[in-house]
Amino acid sequence: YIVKEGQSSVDRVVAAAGRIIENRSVSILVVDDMNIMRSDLVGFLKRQNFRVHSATTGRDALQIMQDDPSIELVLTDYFMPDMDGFELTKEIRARHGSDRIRIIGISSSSDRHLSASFLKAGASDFLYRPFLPEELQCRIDNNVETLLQLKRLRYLAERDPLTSLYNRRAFFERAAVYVEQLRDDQESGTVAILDIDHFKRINDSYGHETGDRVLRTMASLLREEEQQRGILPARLGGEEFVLLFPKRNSETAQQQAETLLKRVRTHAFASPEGVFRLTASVGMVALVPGETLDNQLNGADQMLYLAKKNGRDRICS
Ligand code: GH3
Ligand code: MG
Ligand code: MG
Ligand code: MG
Repeated sequence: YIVKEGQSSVDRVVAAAGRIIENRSVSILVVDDMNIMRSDLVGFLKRQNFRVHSATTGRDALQIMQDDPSIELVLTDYFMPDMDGFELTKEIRARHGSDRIRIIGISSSSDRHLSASFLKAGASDFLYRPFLPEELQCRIDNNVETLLQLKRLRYLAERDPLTSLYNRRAFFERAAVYVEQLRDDQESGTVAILDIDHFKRINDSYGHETGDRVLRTMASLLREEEQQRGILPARLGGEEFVLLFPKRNSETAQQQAETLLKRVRTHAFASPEGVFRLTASVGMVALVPGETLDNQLNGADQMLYLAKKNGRDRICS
């Protein structure tokens, strides 16, 4: 933690406390075959409140990372029997980019080429032993800061600012992976578009702010579906949401959508003039392997149009 000039001591304490609290959200893996080296590093990191895992071999390290996807920073020794730190770095990079996992190589070797080789293999940073604790500290801080900044940017890029649901782009990225899985497993899934009925009237009668509040409330109803039933919701735009149902037969998806529409219908939405009710319509299609997601969403859109035409507050599939 580096003190900025002109900061009052209260600011400094608050900033340092903030950092320590943020550190708790970062998981670090220390890989070294020598016990003393490993436990030194582990102790150093634990004192700063990081969550720390350790491994004695590259194989163990890869297994730990597979079991615990929360690991974002790896400190690895170079000389290790079996798989050296250099190979470990390449193995990690084959699976994760430097935007997800940072790697710091460490070695007491006198080979001055090691640093460049490590960086070329995909390490984010490198340190020769012996080093000053302060240098290690700075390199860890820089890498953690980069991770946290990337996380913030990812959040901003993937989320709709009004509802905090995934936005259209993030939804398409996730849905593409899901559709690929369906194809591999030769299974079918379900996708639905939900559109609030006569939403324009809500804006017209209660004002835009109440309209916004309705959208946020709708988003929290959808987030409950996500938590309870594993349905992935996103905001497509305006008062239109998309729902990806987990792999299961379409009857279950149909029932879940019915339940959701009932919850919408019976929910008391708040406005400065008191509570009011609203309804929504759903267009739903089975996701069949081999069709593009765009085509299938078009299908759901046509079903939504039918639901509106047939009187709203219903599902068409
Ligand atoms: P239908 O039942 O046919 O879907 O009618 P509707 O009124 O819901 O649909 P329409 O497409 O005619 O109107 C949608 C309205 O949603 C128009 C637009 O001003 C409003 N809207 C879109 N985005 C937002 C938003 O972020 N906040 C608010 N408050 N209103 C929004
Ligand atoms: Mg070693
Ligand atoms: Mg609408
Ligand atoms: Mg609409």
